[in-house]
Amino acid sequence: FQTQQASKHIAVLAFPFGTHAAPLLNLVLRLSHTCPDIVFSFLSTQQSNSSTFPVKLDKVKPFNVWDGLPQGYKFGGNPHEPVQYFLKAVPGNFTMVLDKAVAETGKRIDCLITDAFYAFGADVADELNVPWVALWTAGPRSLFVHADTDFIRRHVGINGPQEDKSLDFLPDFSGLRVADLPNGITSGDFDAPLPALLHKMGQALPRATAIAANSYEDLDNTVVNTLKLRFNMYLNIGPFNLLSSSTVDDPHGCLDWLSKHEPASVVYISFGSVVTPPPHELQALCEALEESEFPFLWSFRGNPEKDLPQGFLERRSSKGKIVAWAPQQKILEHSSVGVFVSHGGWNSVLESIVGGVPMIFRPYFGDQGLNTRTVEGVWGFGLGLEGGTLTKEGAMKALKLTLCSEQGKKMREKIGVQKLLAYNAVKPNGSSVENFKTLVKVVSNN
Ligand code: U2F
Repeated sequence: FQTQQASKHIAVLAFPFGTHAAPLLNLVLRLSHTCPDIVFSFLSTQQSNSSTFPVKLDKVKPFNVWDGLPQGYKFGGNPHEPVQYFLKAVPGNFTMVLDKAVAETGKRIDCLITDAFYAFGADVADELNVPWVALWTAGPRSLFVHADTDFIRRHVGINGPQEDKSLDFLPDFSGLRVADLPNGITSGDFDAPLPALLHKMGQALPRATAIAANSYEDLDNTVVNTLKLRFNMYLNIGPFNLLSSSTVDDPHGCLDWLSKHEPASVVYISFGSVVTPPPHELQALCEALEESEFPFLWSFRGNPEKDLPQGFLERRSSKGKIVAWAPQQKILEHSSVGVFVSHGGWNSVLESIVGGVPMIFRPYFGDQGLNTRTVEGVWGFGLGLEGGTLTKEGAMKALKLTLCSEQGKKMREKIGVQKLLAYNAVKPNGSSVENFKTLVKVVSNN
């Protein structure tokens, strides 16, 4: 870790769950590449750091913070539980380690970069008297509803019978309803750790010097323009998946397997890094795949032998491939993939756009429902499932529609247009490249 000639020291606070720390590290690596004289202290839990940090880096040093888990804690299968423990430990676990980072680098902190989830970033940055840059890892529309939660609550009330009420009082939301909002905005448990955190975040982010986001200007432009009015500086600097140069790790030979299939014929299935659908939904999806006979590639969280219906693996082995982890970006860029069955996580949405692949959504929590309805009702290049959950009939209908109908073809054309816009944003002088230059000025105080 080289600190001698460093001109500045930036502290980075990561959210160590889901796909949050990886895009933040991706941003730090880009900044480090552009500003080689800055050193970065990257704070996250040990588990997150060990899976996110590729190799030892000269200018970016990982620091482990306490994960908040009680001694002897055993994960019982509920992915929200470790998050809740962790949120009880912040910000104390971070501030303790910030002192250590200053001591080890011998440099005071000149700028604070945090996951946007951390409203406390505003106070920590004030105390240090440095700029606060927040990275929002999801889409502009979900950021907007968290920033405007109080306004939305005043408009529709809370916990009322408003599920079907249109959100047409928000910019470019006329295709969406109250039911599409993330849990904790107008209904649900407002005091639960994550909804409370997101509400506080919406109130604190106007204090950020800049908010960077993993998106690009032409995606959801009306919402993006509204965000620019809300915040001091809102900068789309993505899609990150077009800007990172990771090597492709494909131990299960997914890409070779795809190459044996017709163009736009394969169903790719992944519910992200956190979710495994409940047993009856897995059963329904398996039945739909068996009966429709489409070839499929499934990145499966869990134990397929145990979790999938008896005999499914044997019966489908000629048509399908199931792996524990897949090179998703590359898969979505492969011409054989015809549709992506997804939970609607933001990184998956962006990767599908870059691949030009229409999507079928089964959202589970957070921004996923909003992403589903935005892709379906506003952008028109994907579908939510009938009734919102996986049933055999609903899944078969959605698969046939996306893979074999005129409507599916239109979706492909529409997502192809977005794909070009995404590529334009990251060309030299593209909007994301220009926004990144602005961000560099902010963090290097130039
Ligand atoms: C949380 O999202 P997730 O991590 O559950 O899902 P995504 O945002 O879609 O990101 C999944 C990433 O993992 C990669 C994939 C994505 O970059 O390419 N991946 C892979 O490489 N191989 C695999 O076999 C499976 C996945 C949260 F749940 C969402 O609601 C949020 O939108 C999201 C961003 O804040 O974080």
